[in-house]
Amino acid sequence: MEIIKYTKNPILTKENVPFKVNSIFNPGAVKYNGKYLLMCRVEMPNGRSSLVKAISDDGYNFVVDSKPTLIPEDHKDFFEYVEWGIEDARITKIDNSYFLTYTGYSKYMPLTILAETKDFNKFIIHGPINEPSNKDCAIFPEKIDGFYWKIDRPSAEGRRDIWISKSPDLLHWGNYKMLMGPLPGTWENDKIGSSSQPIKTKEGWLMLYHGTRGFGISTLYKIGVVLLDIESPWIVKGRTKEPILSPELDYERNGDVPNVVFSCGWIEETNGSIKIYYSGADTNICVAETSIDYLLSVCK
Ligand code: BMA
Repeated sequence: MEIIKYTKNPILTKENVPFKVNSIFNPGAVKYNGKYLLMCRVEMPNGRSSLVKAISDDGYNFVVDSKPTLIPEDHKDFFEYVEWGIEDARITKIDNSYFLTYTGYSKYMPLTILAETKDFNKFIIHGPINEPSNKDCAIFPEKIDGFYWKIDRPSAEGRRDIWISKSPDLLHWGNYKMLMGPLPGTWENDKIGSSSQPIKTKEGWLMLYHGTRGFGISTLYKIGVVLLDIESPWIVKGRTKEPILSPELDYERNGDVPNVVFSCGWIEETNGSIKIYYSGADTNICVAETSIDYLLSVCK
């Protein structure tokens, strides 16, 4: 099964949000209590973002909560790092808890905030787990070699590479390693960043990532997939040569930021298919479907 964009995309737009927002986009995605749960970024009328959850029985028809689920003001001790908004959550289930990694934006520039929840109502906010500038953080769903692992994307001078690091407790991180960089002269020429929580497959850890390339007056955001070694996740076993999702349709080309497809999460089904949640033009929420086997085949 190749990649199939849902014919009724977008599945969520600001018309589906029961309070006033500029846009709804870039959701983290996870199965919760047998339902599909998205933690969506809502850009509020003042231009700052919060997160709101949306729930569905079938993965296509979502109901958005009546008010934001997590807002900058919830970050009492850490407010100065999120004052300009919280953005782009990735969600990883570890044991019976869900860990959210999202961008905190402020005068210090972007960094990653870690929060933990069991029910998506009450959250323990652990605070920053890297220093600015850093974005696109995702945590592995289980310990590997006795440690937790995370992926993130520091910005150093002109570089935009994906790094990996490990932790005994999810709070203190070290052993930083450069994982993969942009590929000059391709669709992922300028910068890359992780897009989804890694998922375990028979051949290794599979993860979505985005790549960008400046083109005329536009920057094109596309999505690829990478396969990491199951026991040594700092080893890249395979990586798509071509993007698996590109901006093609009106709802991906026209919006607040044109020519963007951007994902923060996916949900695997028991039959080997997977739903990729993504946004078009930083303006809406869409879904595309494929299979784990297909994604593994394009990594080779
Ligand atoms: C990235 C992030 C995303 C956004 C994307 C495209 O840098 O800020 O939130 O979707 O740019 O504009």
